[in-house]
Amino acid sequence: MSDFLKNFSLEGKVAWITGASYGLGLAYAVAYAESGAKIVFNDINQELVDKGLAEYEKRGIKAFGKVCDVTKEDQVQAFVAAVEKEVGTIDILVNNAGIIKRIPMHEMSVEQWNQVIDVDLTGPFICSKAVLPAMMKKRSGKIINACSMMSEFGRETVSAYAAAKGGLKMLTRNICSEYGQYNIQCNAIGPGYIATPQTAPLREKQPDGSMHPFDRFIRSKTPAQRWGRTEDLMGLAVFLASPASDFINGQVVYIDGGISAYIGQDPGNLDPSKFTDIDESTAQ
Ligand code: NAP
Ligand code: GCO
Repeated sequence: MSDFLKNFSLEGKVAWITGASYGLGLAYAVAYAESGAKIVFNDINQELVDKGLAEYEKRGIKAFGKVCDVTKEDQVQAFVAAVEKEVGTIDILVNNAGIIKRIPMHEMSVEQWNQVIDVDLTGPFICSKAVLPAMMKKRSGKIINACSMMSEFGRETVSAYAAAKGGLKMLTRNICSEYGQYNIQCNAIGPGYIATPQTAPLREKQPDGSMHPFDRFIRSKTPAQRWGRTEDLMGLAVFLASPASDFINGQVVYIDGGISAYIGQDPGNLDPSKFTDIDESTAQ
């Protein structure tokens, strides 16, 4: 490998991806393993951790996985201590774990609101706080947050999620501001609409077999007229975790197929025969 390309290598690094049993977290972890990193991950219950371990084993990846709820500081601190004892200090943290509740705000309970804020905003705070001391001591570290189109735009029924992801954009900037002096970079990945279990309800076929209206809407807002695939995000995830991005800090990098640059077209003008898309069986 050329000296230049070594800048994109994660050889010997310990990478913790939260909520990485499937979906985008799994994709990030696979990319990191392919780039030389040791993978550690957590998920909300043992069934999901076992599912994740099986997925990694299928790909020849020896991952360290434990149950850990990112909203519980005692669990997170214990997880980090176990990783430091059994694997090594964490070099890369991806705050990937997230939930969404699509409920009109006037019908959303405070409990439902708090559940989303706890996972999507407080979780990244708790996990980042847990890894920062070792990164400060090492004077090196990468924290990557999972922002979203909803870090910039609102839409009906996702008030708590948008508030959390908007807050996560500012948390990204604040960690950059407070810890850049320790050679710690904190950036965010801002995916567009990606085909994962989280967005599957937005693509479900209608009873008459026609496209979900939101599916048609998103394609009319995306120049490529398709949903993102998890593999579309792997290169950016590796780049932001590697030495090649050491002078990038506090940024949200949107990887959205152009949605945020395009006013969109009339959904009625779309020709489904031209879609170059995945089918649901391949959405991780
Ligand atoms: P996903 O398919 O719902 O996966 C999220 C993972 O996080 C699941 O394994 C989930 O476990 C886990 N998780 C949830 N709550 C947790 C907690 N308290 N502690 C630990 N793990 C927890 O989501 P995704 O589509 O892969 O998205 C991953 C991240 O990217 C999320 O933060 C999401 O907001 C963000 N994002 C997604 C898209 C998209 O289009 N898919 C776009 C922009 C941003 P459970 O199965 O128990 O929920
Ligand atoms: C929704 C979707 C989005 C995506 C993603 C877009 O209901 O609008 O779930 O929020 O998950 O965050 O970037």
